[in-house]
Amino acid sequence: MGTKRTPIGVAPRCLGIDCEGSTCVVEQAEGQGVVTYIQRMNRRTIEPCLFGQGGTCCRICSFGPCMMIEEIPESIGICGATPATVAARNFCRMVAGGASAHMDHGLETAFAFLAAARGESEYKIKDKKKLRALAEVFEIKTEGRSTEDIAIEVGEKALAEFGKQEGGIYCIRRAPEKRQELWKKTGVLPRGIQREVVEIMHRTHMGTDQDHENLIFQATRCALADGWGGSMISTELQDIMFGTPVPTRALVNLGVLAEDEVNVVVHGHEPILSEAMAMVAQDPELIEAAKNAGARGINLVGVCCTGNEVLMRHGIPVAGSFIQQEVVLATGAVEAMVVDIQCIMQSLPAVAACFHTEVITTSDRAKIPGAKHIEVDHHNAVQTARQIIQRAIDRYPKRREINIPKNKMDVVAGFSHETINHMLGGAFRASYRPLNDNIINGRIRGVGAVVGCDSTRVRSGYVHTTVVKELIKNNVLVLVTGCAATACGRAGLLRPEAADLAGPGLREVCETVGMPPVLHMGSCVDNSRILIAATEIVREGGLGDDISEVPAAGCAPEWMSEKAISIGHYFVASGVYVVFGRTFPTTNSKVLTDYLFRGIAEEYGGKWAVEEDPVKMAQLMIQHIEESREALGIQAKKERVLFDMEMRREL
Ligand code: NFS
Ligand code: SF4
Repeated sequence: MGTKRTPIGVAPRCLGIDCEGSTCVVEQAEGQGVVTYIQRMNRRTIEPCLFGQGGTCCRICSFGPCMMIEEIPESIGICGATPATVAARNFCRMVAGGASAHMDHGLETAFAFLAAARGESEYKIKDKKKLRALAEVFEIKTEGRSTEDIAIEVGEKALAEFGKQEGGIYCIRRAPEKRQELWKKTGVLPRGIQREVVEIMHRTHMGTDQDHENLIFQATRCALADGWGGSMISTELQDIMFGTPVPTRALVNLGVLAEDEVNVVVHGHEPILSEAMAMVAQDPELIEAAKNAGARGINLVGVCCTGNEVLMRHGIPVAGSFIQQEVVLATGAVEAMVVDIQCIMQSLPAVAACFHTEVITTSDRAKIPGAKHIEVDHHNAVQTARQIIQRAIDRYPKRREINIPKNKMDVVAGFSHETINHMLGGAFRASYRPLNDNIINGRIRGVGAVVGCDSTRVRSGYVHTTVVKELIKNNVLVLVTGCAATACGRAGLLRPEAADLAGPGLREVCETVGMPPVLHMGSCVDNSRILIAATEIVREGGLGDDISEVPAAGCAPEWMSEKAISIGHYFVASGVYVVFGRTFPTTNSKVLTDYLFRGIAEEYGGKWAVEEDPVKMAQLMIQHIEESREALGIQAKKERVLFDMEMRREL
């Protein structure tokens, strides 16, 4: 079974909802005049530009756009820029875009955290242990000090990280020592968080940095400032404020929308608003109001990474991933969709207009024409959440025909790296030792991270789940985040029962611990959890001195956003082999792509690859994992070999 080939420009019709037994929402909604990305793709009159897709279109000055073909020597920019330079500049700007999304998210979280620490908001310091651990990272004295005191200083120091111009960032000191030395040697350690984005924008300005390797050097520094800076600060502060996730049972897919309740959808990325929504959704007064409007209650559900945040911390169901956001509205069963930032389709208000649904934007950074704007900040979040839910209740009586597919699936989500520690090591002796031992003895071959978006260009969900199934079948423990996690959830891969699909070694470990073979680690900023998990594996010992030596690999099979590029690049710079699916934004320049796919490994141990076929993608990762095992000298400990010897002895 290969990928169902989709010609570029034609969207696959199924969104992985698997609405077997229900009327297809897409088809029915189409009849009601709803236009989703499927119709927009099919109606597209101009095919995607191949220069743009492969990275060799430059439009940063008015002499251009300059489009170039590397195989033709004269095909360079008016200014003389080569395809490698142009592709590198474009790649850098993608990293800058993605990194700044995470950095701005982290910045906002730091402000909210500081307000909570100062007692100026409804949020509290929930995880005091994690607060103290982060204080240590920030070199803050904790002995004899109150939680509030420590929290204020942590908040101030976290905030200062963003505007820092020199001296380096604290969280990156958590990386394995060998890795830090390597970064020091290559000079790529970020000096502050935001500075690295500004420098990318400067270097990629017309006539500045024109050496593709030197450009990628800055992309690397910026991506590291994302992963070990902006993203990590987001995750840590969110955990301290809202609670560090522990494994939680919940449901995913469109079937979580309720037929007879007020459906309120939270969509976007920052948990600031969604936490407030979760706090008030069960308020007796609001429930009473919902009943007075004829509903049975209030049903709060999530979409995209906000969905992952509330799923992990509250067991709130996830209605859909990125690709399903329009279809969630097309059910006609949503009273309000509340959005904040990132990955929100501009088409939502138009889809909502076909129904009684209201789309509400809440961030001053993200307004959409046609949506109602109600600004939320951390000082008024609960009050605003209440107001928003009341608006949704008021809409309920206007609901007309609805079509909610029946499908929903059990998931277990919320495997923070702390949980993995406790789960495998036991409550009293938390440790990564059992995981390391199982990798060394070969029951688990290694660790595979499957992360990122879902795509309009492939049969969504199919690609993610095919990669994951292939990995677990080959005894690779899988970590998932973002929309990839939701896709796995829909397919039943986030349940302990999914261990049946795993190879014998992994299955045995999963059954002993009672965990799924695919661990949901959170949203996309939570990819920073994977960095820490990898670091813990190194620290535990026996699997090398650096992340690049651990038998592990990562992939983003259906990537689409700039954030995915930044994430991929910080993993590469941290020593990880990263495979992206379907397209890669530099392929028109062989010179640059060769560097990213090969040359860069000599500097950082990690490198990029692209592979469209999900089975082959998994095999590339497995091959890398096996090579890492070989290099560590643990290949001989293959379980089957031991078994054979035992059998021979028995004979
Ligand atoms: Ni990540 Fe999350 Fe989804 Fe992609 Fe968008 S929601 S931050 S970018 S599409 S995984
Ligand atoms: Fe063309 Fe150079 Fe201007 Fe880019 S910077 S648009 S390659 S002239």
